[in-house]
Amino acid sequence: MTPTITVFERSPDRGRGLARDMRVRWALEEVGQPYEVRLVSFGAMKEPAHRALHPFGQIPTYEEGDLVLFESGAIVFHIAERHAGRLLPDDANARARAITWMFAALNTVEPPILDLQTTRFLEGDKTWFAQRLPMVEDRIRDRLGELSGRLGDADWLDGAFSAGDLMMVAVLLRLKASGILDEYPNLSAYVARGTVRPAYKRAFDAQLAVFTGKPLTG
Ligand code: GTB
Repeated sequence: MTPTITVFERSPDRGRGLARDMRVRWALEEVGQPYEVRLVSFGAMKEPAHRALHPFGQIPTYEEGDLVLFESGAIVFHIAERHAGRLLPDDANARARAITWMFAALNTVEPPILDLQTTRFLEGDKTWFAQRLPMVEDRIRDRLGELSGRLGDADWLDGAFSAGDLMMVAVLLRLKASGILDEYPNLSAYVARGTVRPAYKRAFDAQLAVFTGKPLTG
């Protein structure tokens, strides 16, 4: 059964692949699962029909027959589980570690990055903005320093590329414009390794095509 995901009708990131449908698209491409896309406007997202799929009125959602999921982490996990051995290792312990990295990306690394975005976009006019910004950036540096130390010169966080790496790269990409990622060459290289994967490129092109309105070719 072909799943359907919801995405922004017009993404505020202008097709830079930063909205959370990107990680779901990437996972679907990694496992070779074709999917349909339903575009949702900001208004429609808050209507009862969409809230029936997503209680918080957001994207992405995932529909597959009777199954409806929201939360990008849960969706990527589900996709990885449905396609054994592609995004999660078969070995039970290795699989548990890959899942741990998914949670680490979402619960430990993403929150300070989100805090930076909130600070920049919503608090720029506050008198205390200039004092708060460096503190928020330093909290990100703390996490990146730790992550960089753990990754070392490995290609991926724990053996072969996994859903843990997919999620971590997707999260780190949100930092690209800030320049902070460049302070950690092994993390920059890690993100670059993720984004040159053919599945990432297909997912990126697909979401960009929604924004430009130009159909995919080839
Ligand atoms: N925890 C949920 C998940 O992981 O799925 C969070 C979902 C979420 O935040 N969805 C956002 C949304 O629907 C889109 S991705 N927002 C509309 C709303 O809440 O009304 C967040 C996002 C938005 C824009 C950019 N950007 O412009 O760069 C990046 C990321």
